[in-house]
Amino acid sequence: MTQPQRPNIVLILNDDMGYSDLGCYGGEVQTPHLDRLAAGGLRFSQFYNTARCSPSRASLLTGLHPHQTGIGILTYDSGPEGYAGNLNRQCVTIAEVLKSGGYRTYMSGKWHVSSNLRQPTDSWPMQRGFDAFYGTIIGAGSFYDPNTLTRGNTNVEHEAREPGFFYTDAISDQAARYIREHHAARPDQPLFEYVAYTAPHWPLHAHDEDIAKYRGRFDAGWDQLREERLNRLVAAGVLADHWKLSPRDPSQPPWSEAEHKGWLLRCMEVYAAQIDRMDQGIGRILQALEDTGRLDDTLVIFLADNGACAEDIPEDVTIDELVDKLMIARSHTRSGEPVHFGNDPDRMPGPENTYQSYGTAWANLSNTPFRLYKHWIHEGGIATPLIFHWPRGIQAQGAIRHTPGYLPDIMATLLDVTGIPYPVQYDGRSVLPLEGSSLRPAFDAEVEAERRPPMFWEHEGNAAVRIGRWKLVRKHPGPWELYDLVTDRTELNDLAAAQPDRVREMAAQYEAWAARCGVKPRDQIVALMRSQGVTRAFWEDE
Ligand SMILES: [Ca+2]
Repeated sequence: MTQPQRPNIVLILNDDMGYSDLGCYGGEVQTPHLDRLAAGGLRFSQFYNTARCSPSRASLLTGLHPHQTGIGILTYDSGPEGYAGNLNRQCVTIAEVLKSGGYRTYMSGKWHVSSNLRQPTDSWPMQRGFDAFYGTIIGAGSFYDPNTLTRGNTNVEHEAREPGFFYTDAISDQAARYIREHHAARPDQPLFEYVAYTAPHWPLHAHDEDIAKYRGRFDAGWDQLREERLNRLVAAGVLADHWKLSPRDPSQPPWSEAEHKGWLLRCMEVYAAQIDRMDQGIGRILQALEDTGRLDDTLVIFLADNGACAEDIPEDVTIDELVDKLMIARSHTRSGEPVHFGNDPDRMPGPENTYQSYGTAWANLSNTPFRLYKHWIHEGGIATPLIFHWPRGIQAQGAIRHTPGYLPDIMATLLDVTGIPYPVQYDGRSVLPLEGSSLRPAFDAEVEAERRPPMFWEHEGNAAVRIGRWKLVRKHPGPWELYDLVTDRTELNDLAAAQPDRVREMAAQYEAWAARCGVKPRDQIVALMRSQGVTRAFWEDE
């Protein structure tokens, strides 16, 4: 088969979703459009993100590690080198590279790799290779009235005042519109589109009709549902049957003893509805590709930016923190009602005047069968679904690949399939060498874990290195743990004490990587955040 050159590329990322929420990854959420992509393409079982919104986006967009791009943690301003909070000039984005190779480039959704939220800078999308941009510069905003809504370089928050506005729909519809307009104006030019949903990141906002679809679906509770998910994942061939379900998070009660069940169930129903709404929109994007005759020659990629999020939004969180300092929330709805912040079990989530999260126990379900969550480098923090769909380029239909990979591989893969070289220089400046490895060989067959270079991660002191079957991982400030992922993907049997030589050798490789990529000690970074007035960070693991 002759490999076609320069397919259209639609890269879809979502926000804070667990490994096993999608229907095609064992979950209860109805995701027929993503399931259809999986059935007509490939699902990867061991793909990893970078545990947090901004670092994952930075790594995905550039093919580098987050600290190399200036996005060591989030987008707080004026940090030291590697933590400046702005995509720096020693990296190039996928959009910049594909544009130089003849692509027209579009983005719809959340950017979150720039510290300046009001004034366009050279780390905003239009200055980083995108021909068109619609979305938000920051994340975690109201789905009804998102902060920093921007078109090109212009703030368009007023557009959310249109009747019926909902951010997930707006992202989908703009993405579909870009495809149709592109095809009408440039029928022969390939397009690259980056669609970055904020669903299902908190706040828990969703439509009543979508929430209603899930009424009763989670009534069995997290303990039984975790077992059901693992069984489905094993039956589908995504996970091996000898991997044990991790125990329920020790901080959480058995479902039978949980309080406020009505409110808890509504939280999970709204979370499911957020993903459902995204999938509906993906259906409209696929329809635009079909209607323009491009679907068969489009590489569609879907993944999540980090594992499920266990953060509780405290009831005493202040408007000063959420609205003024972080600029993520709104103090009032569009009709002038006050927004009630925090996980108050007497107030059901979903409407515009609420701002809640679904909490640890449901995140534990979302990440079935793994341990831990967003922020950590254990499998629950970084394992993501990854779907590839490309009828003219990928022959396998509905196959699973256990080939490991991580975010820098996406840039490498896209350059591989398009034949566009990674630049040594871009726009007169030197660019760091690409860190990823192409996943293209896995389009045809499994690639053994031992055949790829080591993978490294660091986020807020949490860290890991994976070499072949072995993963060395650390939960800050704890010691290194060692797992054999062939026998123990759910990280239940720590072999560090039994294999000190392997721990020493892998830790040395990690330290060399951390030094090379500019990783700074966590305490230094936290002190910096404090000095900038970030007085309480409820999104942190402390
Ligand atoms: Ca995220």
